[in-house]
Amino acid sequence: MTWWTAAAATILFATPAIAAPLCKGADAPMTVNVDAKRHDITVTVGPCRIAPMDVSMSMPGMMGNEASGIVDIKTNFVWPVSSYMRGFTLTLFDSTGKVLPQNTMHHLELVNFDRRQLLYNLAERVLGIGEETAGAKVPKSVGIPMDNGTHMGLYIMWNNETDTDIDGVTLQLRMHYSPANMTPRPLLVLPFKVDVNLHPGLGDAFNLPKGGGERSTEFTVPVSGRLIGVGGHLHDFGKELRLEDVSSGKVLARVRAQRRPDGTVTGVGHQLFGIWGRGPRLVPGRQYRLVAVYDNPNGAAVMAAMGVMGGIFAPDHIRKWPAVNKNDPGYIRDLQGGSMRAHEHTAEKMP
Ligand SMILES: [Cu+2]
Repeated sequence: MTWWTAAAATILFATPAIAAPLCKGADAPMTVNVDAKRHDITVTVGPCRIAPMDVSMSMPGMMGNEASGIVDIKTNFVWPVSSYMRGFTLTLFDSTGKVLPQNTMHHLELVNFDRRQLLYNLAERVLGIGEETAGAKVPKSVGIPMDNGTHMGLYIMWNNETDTDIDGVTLQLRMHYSPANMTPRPLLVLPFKVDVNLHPGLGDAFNLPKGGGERSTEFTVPVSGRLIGVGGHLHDFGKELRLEDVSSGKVLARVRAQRRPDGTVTGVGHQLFGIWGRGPRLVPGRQYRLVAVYDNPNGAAVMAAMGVMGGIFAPDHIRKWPAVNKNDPGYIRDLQGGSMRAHEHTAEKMP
């Protein structure tokens, strides 16, 4: 070996492999691909290096990096084909192409900037995927209408509980769609979301007195329609979420927390009403109430609780859906903060 080949070998093999970029904010490699034959849209983010998460901000009742509330990635893209979205699969790969456990990611949101939510003038969240949600698919007869050219965002929160960087992670979100010319046209559905303590961009957490209690909010809807299914989000010591008709007192929908005996919440159940007719109808002019119930078996106060009911809603006339106002301060704050900052805020005083 000559001196120069030895030197070259030293340089070649002593240099560590080039690390993937630390993806932050809008700074992340991203591609969008359409497979028109299979009716798939694939959004790929990465490869990314994931820094260890900051656990110094952890608060009781919260899970993982819910506490730090850092939205690591906020990328934008344009929806490429007029279609009805009807399902997704999410896969994470390491630098060698091996599939990573889903909990490498804490939370992901697919944001539609161009459409508002039913109850709030906030950007629609087409998908919210947590650690446990691997994929979902609705029948061909149902779909979320998405126009070609719609302005979309993909917000990702990673989960790295180790103390070193995870290098070369790629996230692949494959969304299945029905073509816009599909006949018969599917039942058009849009996401539904009510929060008992909504503060866009600031945080939706609240505290409850010793042993727990209830927090509720009342609302109306701008257009009529039916709920097709509901689920929910509760923190530790959560018991249930109830949707009620205020004047009749009738319970329209109810989801219960899956709890351990110590009150720790492992998940929240869901209620499916079916596509044709059985779900509760919501109509303008009527008052509705969402109640979040908490119960702490160890008798202590409940800190940093949350109560959100989510679901799918089939509006009677989608053309009557109110237009989004992108200049509204709440709309702007929501996206700046990122809805996942919701968990950061515990400004409320102990009751
Ligand atoms: Cu939460």
